[in-house]
Amino acid sequence: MRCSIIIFVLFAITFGRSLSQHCDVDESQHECGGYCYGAVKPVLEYLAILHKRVEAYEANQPADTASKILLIDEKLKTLGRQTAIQEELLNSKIQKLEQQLASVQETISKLKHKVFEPFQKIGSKYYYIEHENKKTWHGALKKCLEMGAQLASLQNENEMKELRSRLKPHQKYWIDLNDLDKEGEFISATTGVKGTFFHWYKGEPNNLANSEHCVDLTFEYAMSDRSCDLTHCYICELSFVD
Ligand SMILES: [Ca+2]
Repeated sequence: MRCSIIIFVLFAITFGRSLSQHCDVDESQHECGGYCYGAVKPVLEYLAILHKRVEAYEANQPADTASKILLIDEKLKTLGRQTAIQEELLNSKIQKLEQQLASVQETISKLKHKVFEPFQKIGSKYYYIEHENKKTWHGALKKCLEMGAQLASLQNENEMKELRSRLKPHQKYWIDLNDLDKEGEFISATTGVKGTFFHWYKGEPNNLANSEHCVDLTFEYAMSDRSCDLTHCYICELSFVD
């Protein structure tokens, strides 16, 4: 804006001088001065008006800008407060939902335990451990089947450790393994195929007196083959749940 004004002023001065030079040819200096002043006066007056407008604009501009900045700043602060409130509400809702979810999961867990009683969850499986009513291996298998289960089928060291920790000392518990069909080839009565995990006590399986074809588990000695006709405690497993 200032640059435009300066150019305009220079133009006006140049125009004025041009008029003055033109006057020198045909008129006296006195007459020419009056004529030139009369010709340039409207331009000078208009320049003065423009100058005042520019000053007024420049005087108002900082104040307007500062006012706008303050307004924007206030809006941002308000927006920030609103965002903080919304975030707090959202966190509160998430916290409540997490609490509800935990409550639902706890209820489901309780229901599962209720549904699967007298089976209890040990590790990732549900087992029923009969500590008192001893059966032969076939009697134990029958009991498990009657409960909608199978004889326990251990798949790894971890499962065995978890289960053994629940057994009573000096008691023997039947599990699924047997070599009734072929000596030395231990099949799982639960899976119907060769067993994949064994943890024999030292010297076992030894098929003592050529009569030991069923496998038990003890707290002290891990797995041993024994006569299927002996009566032991037993462990059933619900193999269809995780
Ligand atoms: Ca044995």
